[in-house]
Amino acid sequence: MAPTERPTHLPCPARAVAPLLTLALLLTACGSESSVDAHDDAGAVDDTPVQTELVIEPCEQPHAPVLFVHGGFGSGDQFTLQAQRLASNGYCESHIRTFDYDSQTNTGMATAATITRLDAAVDSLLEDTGAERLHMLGHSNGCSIARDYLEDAEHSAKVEKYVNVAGAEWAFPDDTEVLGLTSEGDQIIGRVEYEGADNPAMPVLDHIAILTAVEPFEAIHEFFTGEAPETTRVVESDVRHVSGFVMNFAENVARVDTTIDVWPVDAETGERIGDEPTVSLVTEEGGAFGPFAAEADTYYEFFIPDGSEMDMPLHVYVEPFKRSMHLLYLKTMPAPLTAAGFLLSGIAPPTTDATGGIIQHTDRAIDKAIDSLTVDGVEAAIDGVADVESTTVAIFFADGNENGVTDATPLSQLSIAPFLKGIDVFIPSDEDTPLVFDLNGQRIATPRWATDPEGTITVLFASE
Ligand SMILES: [Ca+2]
Repeated sequence: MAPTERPTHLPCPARAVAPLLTLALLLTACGSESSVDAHDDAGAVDDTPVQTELVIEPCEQPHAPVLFVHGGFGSGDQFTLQAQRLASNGYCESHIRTFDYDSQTNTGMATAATITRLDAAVDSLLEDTGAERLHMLGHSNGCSIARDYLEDAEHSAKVEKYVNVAGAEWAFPDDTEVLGLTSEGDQIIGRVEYEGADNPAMPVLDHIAILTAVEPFEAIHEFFTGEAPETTRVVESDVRHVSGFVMNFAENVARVDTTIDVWPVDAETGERIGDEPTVSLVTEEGGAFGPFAAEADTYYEFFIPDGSEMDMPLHVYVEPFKRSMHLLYLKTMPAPLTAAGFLLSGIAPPTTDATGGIIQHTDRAIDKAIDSLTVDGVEAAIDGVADVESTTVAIFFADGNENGVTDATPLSQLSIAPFLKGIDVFIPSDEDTPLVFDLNGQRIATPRWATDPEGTITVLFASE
Protein backbone atom coordinates (compact mmCIF):
# COMPACT_ATOMS: atom_id res chain seq x y z
CA MET A 1 0.00 0.00 0.00
CA ALA A 2 1.08 3.52 -0.47
CA PRO A 3 3.07 4.69 2.53
CA THR A 4 0.95 7.78 2.92
CA GLU A 5 -2.19 5.79 3.47
CA ARG A 6 -1.41 3.87 6.56
CA PRO A 7 -4.14 4.00 9.08
CA THR A 8 -3.50 3.31 12.65
CA HIS A 9 -5.64 1.76 15.26
CA LEU A 10 -5.82 0.22 18.60
CA PRO A 11 -8.37 -1.17 20.99
CA CYS A 12 -8.19 -0.42 24.61
CA PRO A 13 -7.87 -2.62 27.61
CA ALA A 14 -9.59 -2.17 30.85
CA ARG A 15 -8.18 0.41 33.12
CA ALA A 16 -9.19 -1.74 36.05
CA VAL A 17 -6.82 -4.55 35.21
CA ALA A 18 -3.53 -5.17 36.88
CA PRO A 19 -1.09 -2.61 35.54
CA LEU A 20 1.52 -5.31 35.22
CA LEU A 21 -0.42 -6.81 32.41
CA THR A 22 -1.26 -3.86 30.34
CA LEU A 23 -0.22 -4.16 26.86
CA ALA A 24 1.18 -2.18 24.16
CA LEU A 25 -0.23 -1.10 21.03
CA LEU A 26 0.91 -0.57 17.70
CA LEU A 27 -0.26 1.51 15.00
CA THR A 28 -1.21 0.29 11.72
CA ALA A 29 -2.84 1.43 8.67
CA CYS A 30 -5.42 -0.18 6.60
CA GLY A 31 -6.93 -0.09 3.20
CA SER A 32 -5.62 2.09 0.51
CA GLU A 33 -7.23 3.39 -2.57
CA SER A 34 -4.50 3.24 -5.07
CA SER A 35 -2.69 0.66 -7.04
CA VAL A 36 -1.12 -1.64 -4.56
CA ASP A 37 1.80 -3.90 -4.97
CA ALA A 38 0.93 -6.74 -2.67
CA HIS A 39 4.14 -8.64 -2.94
CA ASP A 40 7.33 -8.03 -1.21
CA ASP A 41 10.64 -7.26 -2.70
CA ALA A 42 12.68 -7.82 0.41
CA GLY A 43 13.22 -11.35 1.46
CA ALA A 44 10.47 -13.03 -0.52
CA VAL A 45 10.81 -16.71 -1.18
CA ASP A 46 12.27 -16.98 -4.65
CA ASP A 47 9.71 -19.20 -6.27
CA THR A 48 6.67 -18.10 -4.36
CA PRO A 49 4.00 -16.56 -6.53
CA VAL A 50 3.52 -12.91 -5.88
CA GLN A 51 0.54 -10.73 -6.51
CA THR A 52 1.25 -7.45 -8.11
CA GLU A 53 -0.82 -4.45 -8.96
CA LEU A 54 -3.84 -5.40 -6.93
CA VAL A 55 -5.89 -2.34 -7.74
CA ILE A 56 -8.30 -1.11 -5.12
CA GLU A 57 -10.92 1.21 -6.50
CA PRO A 58 -11.06 4.73 -5.13
CA CYS A 59 -13.80 5.10 -2.55
CA GLU A 60 -15.75 8.05 -1.27
CA GLN A 61 -18.35 8.19 1.45
CA PRO A 62 -20.67 10.86 2.78
CA HIS A 63 -19.76 10.15 6.39
CA ALA A 64 -16.74 11.16 8.40
CA PRO A 65 -13.86 8.67 8.61
CA VAL A 66 -13.57 6.51 11.72
CA LEU A 67 -10.62 5.96 14.06
CA PHE A 68 -10.70 3.29 16.77
CA VAL A 69 -8.52 3.33 19.89
CA HIS A 70 -8.26 -0.06 21.63
CA GLY A 71 -7.98 -1.00 25.28
CA GLY A 72 -5.49 -2.85 27.45
CA PHE A 73 -4.29 -6.19 26.12
CA GLY A 74 -6.18 -5.27 23.01
CA SER A 75 -5.38 -4.14 19.53
CA GLY A 76 -7.19 -2.84 16.50
CA ASP A 77 -8.55 -6.24 15.58
CA GLN A 78 -11.27 -5.80 18.16
CA PHE A 79 -12.88 -3.38 15.71
CA THR A 80 -12.75 -5.80 12.79
CA LEU A 81 -16.35 -6.94 13.02
CA GLN A 82 -17.79 -3.43 13.34
CA ALA A 83 -15.55 -2.23 10.53
CA GLN A 84 -16.95 -4.96 8.28
CA ARG A 85 -20.49 -4.08 9.30
CA LEU A 86 -19.85 -0.41 8.57
CA ALA A 87 -18.42 -1.41 5.18
CA SER A 88 -21.50 -3.56 4.58
CA ASN A 89 -23.50 -0.35 5.01
CA GLY A 90 -21.49 1.66 2.51
CA TYR A 91 -18.46 2.83 4.45
CA CYS A 92 -15.13 2.72 2.62
CA GLU A 93 -12.77 0.25 4.25
CA SER A 94 -9.99 2.75 3.76
CA HIS A 95 -11.88 5.29 5.87
CA ILE A 96 -11.88 3.05 8.92
CA ARG A 97 -8.61 2.84 10.78
CA THR A 98 -7.27 1.79 14.12
CA PHE A 99 -4.61 3.24 16.37
CA ASP A 100 -2.40 0.80 18.26
CA TYR A 101 -0.32 1.69 21.28
CA ASP A 102 1.61 0.02 24.06
CA SER A 103 -0.77 -0.22 26.96
CA GLN A 104 2.00 -1.38 29.24
CA THR A 105 3.18 2.20 29.26
CA ASN A 106 -0.20 3.83 28.73
CA THR A 107 -2.35 2.36 31.48
CA GLY A 108 -4.96 4.82 32.66
CA MET A 109 -3.25 7.67 30.87
CA ALA A 110 -1.40 8.33 27.67
CA THR A 111 2.25 9.23 27.37
CA ALA A 112 3.14 12.37 25.48
CA ALA A 113 4.63 10.22 22.75
CA THR A 114 1.37 8.31 22.38
CA ILE A 115 -0.62 11.53 22.09
CA THR A 116 1.78 12.74 19.42
CA ARG A 117 1.38 9.51 17.49
CA LEU A 118 -2.40 9.58 17.86
CA ASP A 119 -2.50 13.13 16.55
CA ALA A 120 -0.41 12.08 13.58
CA ALA A 121 -2.83 9.21 12.93
CA VAL A 122 -5.76 11.66 13.07
CA ASP A 123 -4.06 14.06 10.68
CA SER A 124 -3.17 11.25 8.31
CA LEU A 125 -6.74 9.95 8.20
CA LEU A 126 -8.13 13.43 7.62
CA GLU A 127 -5.61 14.14 4.89
CA ASP A 128 -6.13 10.83 3.12
CA THR A 129 -9.92 11.10 3.14
CA GLY A 130 -10.25 14.85 2.65
CA ALA A 131 -12.44 15.12 5.72
CA GLU A 132 -12.30 18.09 8.08
CA ARG A 133 -13.27 16.19 11.23
CA LEU A 134 -13.46 12.52 12.06
CA HIS A 135 -15.36 10.16 14.31
CA MET A 136 -13.40 8.45 17.08
CA LEU A 137 -14.12 5.50 19.34
CA GLY A 138 -12.27 4.62 22.52
CA HIS A 139 -12.69 1.24 24.17
CA SER A 140 -11.78 0.60 27.82
CA ASN A 141 -8.27 1.96 28.40
CA GLY A 142 -8.58 3.58 24.97
CA CYS A 143 -11.14 5.92 26.52
CA SER A 144 -8.38 7.24 28.77
CA ILE A 145 -6.13 7.69 25.77
CA ALA A 146 -8.92 9.54 23.96
CA ARG A 147 -9.51 11.68 27.06
CA ASP A 148 -5.88 12.73 27.21
CA TYR A 149 -5.96 13.48 23.50
CA LEU A 150 -9.24 15.37 23.38
CA GLU A 151 -8.56 17.60 26.36
CA ASP A 152 -6.49 19.71 23.97
CA ALA A 153 -8.90 21.97 22.06
CA GLU A 154 -6.75 21.75 18.95
CA HIS A 155 -7.27 18.01 19.04
CA SER A 156 -10.98 17.99 19.84
CA ALA A 157 -11.52 20.39 16.94
CA LYS A 158 -10.60 17.48 14.68
CA VAL A 159 -13.12 15.09 16.24
CA GLU A 160 -16.77 15.76 15.44
CA LYS A 161 -18.16 12.76 17.30
CA TYR A 162 -16.73 10.43 19.90
CA VAL A 163 -17.90 7.08 21.33
CA ASN A 164 -16.79 6.23 24.85
CA VAL A 165 -17.08 2.44 25.13
CA ALA A 166 -16.74 0.75 28.51
CA GLY A 167 -14.10 3.12 29.82
CA ALA A 168 -13.39 5.94 32.19
CA GLU A 169 -15.84 8.76 32.72
CA TRP A 170 -14.39 12.16 32.03
CA ALA A 171 -15.29 15.72 31.12
CA PHE A 172 -16.09 15.45 27.45
CA PRO A 173 -15.19 18.39 25.18
CA ASP A 174 -17.99 20.88 24.53
CA ASP A 175 -17.79 20.81 20.76
CA THR A 176 -17.64 17.04 20.34
CA GLU A 177 -20.83 14.97 20.39
CA VAL A 178 -20.47 11.93 22.64
CA LEU A 179 -22.15 8.52 22.71
CA GLY A 180 -21.59 6.31 25.75
CA LEU A 181 -21.82 2.53 25.48
CA THR A 182 -21.82 0.44 28.63
CA SER A 183 -23.54 -2.70 29.87
CA GLU A 184 -24.37 -4.20 33.21
CA GLY A 185 -22.92 -7.42 31.79
CA ASP A 186 -19.46 -5.87 31.61
CA GLN A 187 -17.47 -7.34 34.51
CA ILE A 188 -14.88 -4.57 34.41
CA ILE A 189 -16.69 -1.27 33.94
CA GLY A 190 -20.35 -2.18 34.31
CA ARG A 191 -23.21 0.14 33.43
CA VAL A 192 -22.31 3.83 33.50
CA GLU A 193 -24.39 6.89 32.69
CA TYR A 194 -21.72 9.23 31.38
CA GLU A 195 -22.50 12.89 32.05
CA GLY A 196 -22.65 14.83 28.81
CA ALA A 197 -23.19 11.76 26.65
CA ASP A 198 -26.14 9.94 25.16
CA ASN A 199 -26.25 6.61 27.00
CA PRO A 200 -28.59 4.22 25.17
CA ALA A 201 -29.82 1.12 26.96
CA MET A 202 -27.80 -1.98 26.10
CA PRO A 203 -28.44 -5.67 26.73
CA VAL A 204 -26.20 -7.80 28.93
CA LEU A 205 -22.89 -7.77 27.08
CA ASP A 206 -19.36 -8.53 28.22
CA HIS A 207 -16.50 -6.05 28.19
CA ILE A 208 -15.60 -6.88 24.59
CA ALA A 209 -19.10 -7.50 23.24
CA ILE A 210 -20.23 -4.04 24.36
CA LEU A 211 -17.94 -2.89 21.57
CA THR A 212 -18.60 -5.61 18.98
CA ALA A 213 -22.21 -6.79 19.30
CA VAL A 214 -25.15 -5.90 17.05
CA GLU A 215 -26.85 -3.51 19.50
CA PRO A 216 -23.77 -1.30 19.92
CA PHE A 217 -23.31 -1.39 16.14
CA GLU A 218 -26.81 -0.06 15.60
CA ALA A 219 -26.18 2.71 18.13
CA ILE A 220 -22.81 3.60 16.60
CA HIS A 221 -24.18 3.67 13.05
CA GLU A 222 -27.09 5.88 13.98
CA PHE A 223 -24.82 8.18 15.99
CA PHE A 224 -22.33 8.52 13.14
CA THR A 225 -24.76 8.77 10.22
CA GLY A 226 -28.11 9.82 11.68
CA GLU A 227 -29.70 6.70 10.25
CA ALA A 228 -30.28 3.11 11.27
CA PRO A 229 -28.05 0.64 9.40
CA GLU A 230 -29.48 -1.16 6.41
CA THR A 231 -27.98 -4.37 7.70
CA THR A 232 -26.25 -5.54 10.85
CA ARG A 233 -24.63 -8.45 9.05
CA VAL A 234 -21.27 -8.77 7.38
CA VAL A 235 -22.50 -8.86 3.80
CA GLU A 236 -20.60 -11.20 1.49
CA SER A 237 -18.80 -9.68 -1.46
CA ASP A 238 -17.00 -11.05 -4.48
CA VAL A 239 -14.10 -8.79 -3.61
CA ARG A 240 -12.01 -10.05 -0.71
CA HIS A 241 -8.92 -7.90 -0.40
CA VAL A 242 -7.26 -8.79 2.86
CA SER A 243 -4.56 -6.86 4.65
CA GLY A 244 -3.48 -6.28 8.20
CA PHE A 245 -0.59 -6.07 10.59
CA VAL A 246 1.97 -8.17 12.37
CA MET A 247 2.73 -7.11 15.91
CA ASN A 248 3.81 -8.54 19.21
CA PHE A 249 1.00 -9.86 21.35
CA ALA A 250 0.19 -7.50 24.21
CA GLU A 251 2.95 -5.03 23.41
CA ASN A 252 1.57 -4.18 19.96
CA VAL A 253 5.05 -3.44 18.71
CA ALA A 254 4.88 -3.44 14.94
CA ARG A 255 6.93 -6.09 13.18
CA VAL A 256 8.59 -4.77 10.07
CA ASP A 257 10.26 -6.84 7.33
CA THR A 258 8.53 -9.97 8.56
CA THR A 259 7.66 -12.62 5.98
CA ILE A 260 4.16 -14.12 5.87
CA ASP A 261 3.42 -17.15 3.72
CA VAL A 262 -0.30 -17.36 2.94
CA TRP A 263 -1.59 -20.90 2.45
CA PRO A 264 -5.11 -22.04 1.59
CA VAL A 265 -5.87 -25.05 3.78
CA ASP A 266 -8.30 -27.94 3.72
CA ALA A 267 -11.36 -27.03 5.81
CA GLU A 268 -11.61 -30.48 7.33
CA THR A 269 -7.96 -31.11 8.14
CA GLY A 270 -6.10 -27.81 8.06
CA GLU A 271 -3.66 -29.38 5.64
CA ARG A 272 -2.02 -26.99 3.20
CA ILE A 273 -3.40 -27.10 -0.33
CA GLY A 274 -0.78 -27.06 -3.07
CA ASP A 275 2.99 -27.13 -3.04
CA GLU A 276 3.67 -23.49 -2.41
CA PRO A 277 1.95 -20.55 -0.71
CA THR A 278 -0.69 -18.56 -2.54
CA VAL A 279 1.40 -15.50 -1.88
CA SER A 280 4.31 -14.46 0.26
CA LEU A 281 4.02 -11.05 1.87
CA VAL A 282 6.50 -8.94 3.81
CA THR A 283 5.45 -6.39 6.39
CA GLU A 284 6.25 -2.74 5.90
CA GLU A 285 6.07 0.34 8.07
CA GLY A 286 3.72 -0.13 10.98
CA GLY A 287 3.85 -3.90 10.51
CA ALA A 288 1.39 -3.57 7.63
CA PHE A 289 1.05 -6.32 5.06
CA GLY A 290 -1.05 -6.95 1.99
CA PRO A 291 -3.53 -6.69 0.58
CA PHE A 292 -3.90 -9.97 -1.23
CA ALA A 293 -7.01 -11.30 -2.96
CA ALA A 294 -8.53 -14.10 -0.89
CA GLU A 295 -10.64 -16.83 -2.45
CA ALA A 296 -14.26 -17.44 -1.43
CA ASP A 297 -15.12 -20.14 1.09
CA THR A 298 -11.46 -20.79 1.81
CA TYR A 299 -9.78 -21.35 5.14
CA TYR A 300 -6.29 -19.87 5.37
CA GLU A 301 -3.08 -20.36 7.28
CA PHE A 302 -0.76 -17.39 7.70
CA PHE A 303 2.70 -18.74 8.42
CA ILE A 304 5.36 -16.49 9.86
CA PRO A 305 8.64 -18.47 9.68
CA ASP A 306 10.53 -16.12 11.98
CA GLY A 307 8.36 -14.51 14.58
CA SER A 308 11.39 -12.66 15.87
CA GLU A 309 14.95 -13.34 16.87
CA MET A 310 13.61 -14.79 20.08
CA ASP A 311 10.37 -16.50 19.41
CA MET A 312 9.16 -19.45 17.45
CA PRO A 313 7.51 -19.61 14.06
CA LEU A 314 3.79 -18.91 14.08
CA HIS A 315 0.86 -20.51 12.24
CA VAL A 316 -2.34 -18.45 12.31
CA TYR A 317 -5.56 -20.13 11.14
CA VAL A 318 -8.66 -18.19 10.11
CA GLU A 319 -12.09 -18.92 8.77
CA PRO A 320 -13.11 -17.86 5.23
CA PHE A 321 -13.23 -14.17 4.48
CA LYS A 322 -16.68 -12.90 3.50
CA ARG A 323 -15.54 -9.60 2.09
CA SER A 324 -12.55 -7.29 2.09
CA MET A 325 -11.04 -6.58 5.45
CA HIS A 326 -7.96 -4.66 6.46
CA LEU A 327 -7.72 -5.39 10.15
CA LEU A 328 -6.26 -8.89 10.20
CA TYR A 329 -3.83 -8.87 13.11
CA LEU A 330 -1.21 -11.61 13.30
CA LYS A 331 0.34 -11.52 16.76
CA THR A 332 3.75 -12.85 17.57
CA MET A 333 4.94 -13.44 21.12
CA PRO A 334 6.17 -10.44 23.11
CA ALA A 335 9.81 -10.15 24.07
CA PRO A 336 10.60 -12.17 27.23
CA LEU A 337 11.77 -9.19 29.24
CA THR A 338 8.49 -7.31 28.97
CA ALA A 339 5.73 -7.76 31.53
CA ALA A 340 3.58 -9.55 29.00
CA GLY A 341 6.51 -11.60 27.82
CA PHE A 342 7.34 -12.63 31.35
CA LEU A 343 3.76 -13.68 31.88
CA LEU A 344 3.61 -15.74 28.72
CA SER A 345 7.11 -17.14 28.60
CA GLY A 346 7.36 -20.85 28.95
CA ILE A 347 3.70 -21.62 28.42
CA ALA A 348 4.35 -23.51 25.21
CA PRO A 349 8.05 -24.37 25.42
CA PRO A 350 9.67 -25.70 22.26
CA THR A 351 9.46 -29.48 22.10
CA THR A 352 9.51 -31.99 19.30
CA ASP A 353 6.90 -34.04 21.13
CA ALA A 354 3.87 -31.78 21.38
CA THR A 355 1.91 -28.90 19.94
CA GLY A 356 0.64 -25.76 21.63
CA GLY A 357 -0.65 -22.29 21.03
CA ILE A 358 -3.53 -19.95 21.60
CA ILE A 359 -7.22 -19.76 20.76
CA GLN A 360 -8.50 -16.23 20.41
CA HIS A 361 -11.98 -14.82 19.99
CA THR A 362 -11.81 -11.38 18.49
CA ASP A 363 -15.35 -10.29 19.32
CA ARG A 364 -16.35 -11.45 22.76
CA ALA A 365 -15.43 -13.39 25.86
CA ILE A 366 -15.71 -17.18 26.10
CA ASP A 367 -18.16 -18.02 28.88
CA LYS A 368 -18.46 -21.53 30.27
CA ALA A 369 -22.12 -20.91 31.06
CA ILE A 370 -23.04 -20.57 27.39
CA ASP A 371 -20.06 -21.80 25.37
CA SER A 372 -18.45 -25.11 24.57
CA LEU A 373 -14.91 -24.84 23.27
CA THR A 374 -13.10 -28.10 22.69
CA VAL A 375 -9.44 -28.64 21.83
CA ASP A 376 -8.83 -32.10 20.42
CA GLY A 377 -12.09 -33.12 22.09
CA VAL A 378 -11.12 -31.71 25.50
CA GLU A 379 -13.50 -29.10 26.91
CA ALA A 380 -11.65 -25.86 27.58
CA ALA A 381 -14.59 -23.68 28.63
CA ILE A 382 -14.38 -24.78 32.26
CA ASP A 383 -14.05 -23.34 35.76
CA GLY A 384 -10.91 -21.28 36.07
CA VAL A 385 -10.64 -20.81 32.32
CA ALA A 386 -13.89 -19.36 31.01
CA ASP A 387 -15.57 -17.79 34.01
CA VAL A 388 -17.74 -14.80 33.28
CA GLU A 389 -15.70 -12.78 35.80
CA SER A 390 -12.49 -13.21 33.82
CA THR A 391 -13.72 -11.93 30.42
CA THR A 392 -11.61 -14.59 28.70
CA VAL A 393 -10.85 -13.68 25.10
CA ALA A 394 -7.76 -15.83 24.61
CA ILE A 395 -7.05 -19.35 25.83
CA PHE A 396 -3.60 -20.91 25.65
CA PHE A 397 -3.41 -24.65 25.13
CA ALA A 398 -0.30 -26.57 26.11
CA ASP A 399 1.00 -29.28 28.38
CA GLY A 400 1.63 -26.62 30.98
CA ASN A 401 3.05 -28.90 33.65
CA GLU A 402 5.05 -30.89 31.09
CA ASN A 403 3.94 -34.25 32.44
CA GLY A 404 3.05 -35.68 29.04
CA VAL A 405 -0.60 -36.03 30.04
CA THR A 406 -3.76 -34.04 29.37
CA ASP A 407 -4.85 -32.78 32.79
CA ALA A 408 -7.69 -30.59 31.41
CA THR A 409 -7.00 -28.12 34.21
CA PRO A 410 -6.44 -24.34 34.04
CA LEU A 411 -2.86 -23.26 33.37
CA SER A 412 -1.66 -21.85 36.67
CA GLN A 413 0.74 -19.43 34.98
CA LEU A 414 -2.23 -17.44 33.70
CA SER A 415 -4.44 -17.56 36.79
CA ILE A 416 -4.01 -13.86 37.53
CA ALA A 417 -3.91 -12.61 33.96
CA PRO A 418 -6.74 -10.42 32.67
CA PHE A 419 -8.48 -11.67 29.54
CA LEU A 420 -5.99 -14.56 29.11
CA LYS A 421 -6.37 -18.06 30.45
CA GLY A 422 -5.03 -21.48 29.56
CA ILE A 423 -5.87 -25.18 29.53
CA ASP A 424 -3.49 -28.08 30.12
CA VAL A 425 -3.69 -30.45 27.17
CA PHE A 426 -0.97 -32.75 25.93
CA ILE A 427 -1.32 -33.04 22.17
CA PRO A 428 1.40 -35.21 20.62
CA SER A 429 2.85 -33.70 17.48
CA ASP A 430 1.59 -35.34 14.30
CA GLU A 431 1.34 -33.43 11.06
CA ASP A 432 -0.90 -36.05 9.47
CA THR A 433 -3.72 -36.08 11.99
CA PRO A 434 -5.98 -33.01 12.20
CA LEU A 435 -6.23 -31.09 15.44
CA VAL A 436 -9.79 -29.77 15.72
CA PHE A 437 -10.91 -26.68 17.63
CA ASP A 438 -14.67 -26.51 18.01
CA LEU A 439 -16.51 -23.49 19.41
CA ASN A 440 -20.22 -24.29 19.65
CA GLY A 441 -19.98 -26.13 16.33
CA GLN A 442 -17.78 -23.50 14.70
CA ARG A 443 -14.80 -25.57 13.63
CA ILE A 444 -11.19 -24.86 12.68
CA ALA A 445 -8.72 -27.67 11.98
CA THR A 446 -4.92 -27.52 11.95
CA PRO A 447 -2.02 -29.95 11.75
CA ARG A 448 -0.45 -30.95 15.07
CA TRP A 449 2.71 -28.95 14.54
CA ALA A 450 5.57 -29.74 16.91
CA THR A 451 6.47 -26.53 18.71
CA ASP A 452 10.09 -27.42 17.88
CA PRO A 453 10.80 -26.61 15.11
CA GLU A 454 7.40 -25.57 13.76
CA GLY A 455 6.43 -23.07 16.43
CA THR A 456 2.99 -22.32 17.84
CA ILE A 457 -0.55 -22.30 16.50
CA THR A 458 -3.00 -19.42 16.75
CA VAL A 459 -6.67 -20.08 15.98
CA LEU A 460 -8.87 -17.04 15.41
CA PHE A 461 -12.60 -17.35 15.96
CA ALA A 462 -14.95 -14.52 15.00
CA SER A 463 -18.67 -13.99 15.51
CA GLU A 464 -19.34 -13.64 11.80
CA1 LIG B 1 -0.23 -31.97 31.60
